Amino acid sequence: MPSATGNKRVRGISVFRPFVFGSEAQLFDPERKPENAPPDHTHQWRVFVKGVNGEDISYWLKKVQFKLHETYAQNVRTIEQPPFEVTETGWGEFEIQIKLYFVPESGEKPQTLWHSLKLHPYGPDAEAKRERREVVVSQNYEEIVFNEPVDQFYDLLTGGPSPAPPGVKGKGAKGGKQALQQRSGRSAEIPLHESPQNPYSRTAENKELDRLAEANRTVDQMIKEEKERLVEREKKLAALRESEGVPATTKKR
Ligand code: SLL
Repeated sequence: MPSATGNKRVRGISVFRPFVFGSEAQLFDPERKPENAPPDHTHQWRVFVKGVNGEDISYWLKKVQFKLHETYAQNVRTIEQPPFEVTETGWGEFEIQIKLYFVPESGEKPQTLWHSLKLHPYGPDAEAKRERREVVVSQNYEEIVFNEPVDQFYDLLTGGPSPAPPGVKGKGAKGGKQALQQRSGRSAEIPLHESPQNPYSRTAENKELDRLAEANRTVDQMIKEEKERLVEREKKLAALRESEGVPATTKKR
């Protein structure tokens, strides 16, 4: 089917791009409250959409619309270039609607995300964090998947022309998707290790996968033990029935 841009789609290909969205907030320093902040405001905060490890994502993300709570003047804020973020002051937490608009070449419709703005520390040592006026970070790693992108957008995403259709050979020996991706540096690679500015890495992902596998093993063990207990109880019940002379009928529920 022809796309909105009249471009052909790259069949059978999905391209994903990672990004991070979320917020950072901090209680005002009582000595240095921002001058223009209304008296009832207590925090400064920032909501953002950015590349993992600060990578530039503007080659696929055209603009971001942040819809703040109605208590804010001009609560719909559209950011047309990076950094895609809004800095504000306030007193309350609320849900922020984040609408991602893709570059026009993509022919893709905008996508909406929601983020809960967090102002107050949470977790086990929330009180100590509050006293230290620690920055409250609430952010998520996300991946956007472009299924069968149109040719032109595929080129933009990867930094090279679409792969030749099956059976059609490229011109040079060095042609092909891989070489072009390396040349342009446009790929979905995330760093191997985390850094103070960026917690998302292959190592962190592997740790999380190990944690999930461990949790799965724990749940499997719990199910096994529960089943064994059930078998034991059923045996006990059958023995009691027999000793009390109750017929061993199983009622249908
Ligand atoms: C709450 N449901 O009650 C939320 C609403 C509103 C946040 C939070 C200040 C806006 C302004 C502000 O922080 N609004 O007056 O400039 O917690």
